Amino acid sequence: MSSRDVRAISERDLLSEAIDALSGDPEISEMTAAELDRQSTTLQLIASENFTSEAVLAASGSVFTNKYAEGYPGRRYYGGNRIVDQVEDLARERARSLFGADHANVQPHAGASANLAAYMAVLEPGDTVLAMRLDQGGHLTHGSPVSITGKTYRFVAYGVTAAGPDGSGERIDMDQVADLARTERPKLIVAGTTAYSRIIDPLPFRQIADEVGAKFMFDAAHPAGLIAGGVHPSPVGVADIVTFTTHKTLRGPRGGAVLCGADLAKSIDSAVFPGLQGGPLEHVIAAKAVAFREAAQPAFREYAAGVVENAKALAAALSSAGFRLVSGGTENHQVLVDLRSFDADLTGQAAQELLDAAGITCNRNQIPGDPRSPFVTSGLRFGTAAATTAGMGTAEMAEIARLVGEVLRRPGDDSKRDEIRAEVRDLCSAFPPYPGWSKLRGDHLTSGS
Ligand code: DSN
Repeated sequence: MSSRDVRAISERDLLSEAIDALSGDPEISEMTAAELDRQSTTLQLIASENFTSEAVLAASGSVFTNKYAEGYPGRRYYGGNRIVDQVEDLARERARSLFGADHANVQPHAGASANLAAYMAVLEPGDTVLAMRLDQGGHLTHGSPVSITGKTYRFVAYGVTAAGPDGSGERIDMDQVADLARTERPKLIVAGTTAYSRIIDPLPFRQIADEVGAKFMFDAAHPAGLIAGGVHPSPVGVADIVTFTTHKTLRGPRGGAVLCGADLAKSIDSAVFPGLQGGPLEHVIAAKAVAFREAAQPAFREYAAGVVENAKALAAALSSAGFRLVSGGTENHQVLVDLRSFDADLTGQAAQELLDAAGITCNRNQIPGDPRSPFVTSGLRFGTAAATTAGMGTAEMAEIARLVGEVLRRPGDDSKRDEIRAEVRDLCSAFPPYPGWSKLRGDHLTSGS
C-alpha cells in the first residue's frame, strides 16, 4: 500500500455535500475554493504543515462542533455527551496505543496550550526551566520573553554547538544542557525544537534531569509523526511529559495533545481543563481520533520514512545548488538553509517573498547566531511532510531545489519568476493533494497564482 492509500478514504460524498453547503455563502465559498487552488497549484514546503486525509477533514467539519462538553468523559458539566464521551475515549485510547503511553489528554487546542498545560501541571510561577532558545531552534513557548511562558517562569536557555567543518556542528549542546542543569537546578528540562533538522535523543536529557532532580518534558510537535512512524526514537516512557501537535508530521487536524505517566495524569487533565481551556473542540478531537488510527497503519511507517528520505534528497540538492545547510544536512522532515553562503545580501524575508511569488511556499527562519532579526532572518526553513503526502519523491525534491535556486539566483528577473511559476504549476498538477476535490470544484477554481 502506498503512502497515499492510507489517506484515501471514501468520504467524498459527504465532503462534496459539505462544500455544496457553503454555496449559500459566496464569499467564504469562493475563498475556500481559492485556498484549495492555492494548496493544489503551489508547493507546500512549510515544515509545520501537511495535507490531512479527507476523513480528517470530514470529522473536523462534523456535527461534534455543536456540542459543549466541558470536563472529561464520564464527568461533564453538560448533558447530552453520551456520544461525545465515546469519541473522546476513543481518541484517548488511540493516542495511548499509538505512542505506548499510560495517559493521553487530547483536548489542547494547540501545541502552545499543550505546553502551557505541561508547565502548569509541574511548575509554580517563578520556577526555573531549562529549554532551547528560540533563535537556536526552540519555540516561543519554550520561554521566549514575549510569550506568557517567559513571563511566568524563569527560563534558562541552551543552544547548539558552533558550526564545524563538514556540517559537524550545530547540534544541541548537551554539555551546555548538563552544565546549566547543574548550576541552575531547573525544576523542568524541556527538549524539543521548531527549527532543527537532527534527531533528538531523549535519553541524555533524561539522565541529566535525573542527576539534578528535574522533571523532563519532550515537545514532539514536529517529529510526532516520525515517532509514530517508527523513524525517530520515542520519548514516551523516557520523558515525564510528551506534548505534541497533531497537524504537522502526524498529518491530523490542527491541535495539540499531551501524553504522560499515570502519576501526572490528574495534574495534566486539571491543567488543560479547567486550568487553561473551557469547552473542548470535540469535532477536532474526532478528527484527532481519525488521524491516530491512520498513523497506526503500516503505510504510515512508509510515509514517515519517505518524509525523511525526501528531506535528505532536498537537502543534498540544495547543498549542490550552493546553499549552506545548518548542521550540514537533515535526519528529519526539515531542511534549514543559511542563505548567506548563497547571497550575502539576500535575507530570509526577501527570499520567502520571491519564492512565494513563484509558487514555492516556505518560511523564513533565524539560523543559529543569526545577525538579523526574527522578522528579517538569514535563513529559510523547508519541510517535506506535505509534499510527501501529495506523493512526491526524491526526483521531485531535486527538481524543487533547482527551482528554488533559479528563483533566488535572479531576484529581479520577473519573466524568469513567471517561467518558474509555470513549472511549479506543472509539477503540482501531477500531485494534487485532494484529487477528487479538484475535479469536483473545477468550475470554481481560480486561474490566478
Ligand atoms: N509555528 C510552528 C512551526 O512552524 O514550527 C511552531 O509553532
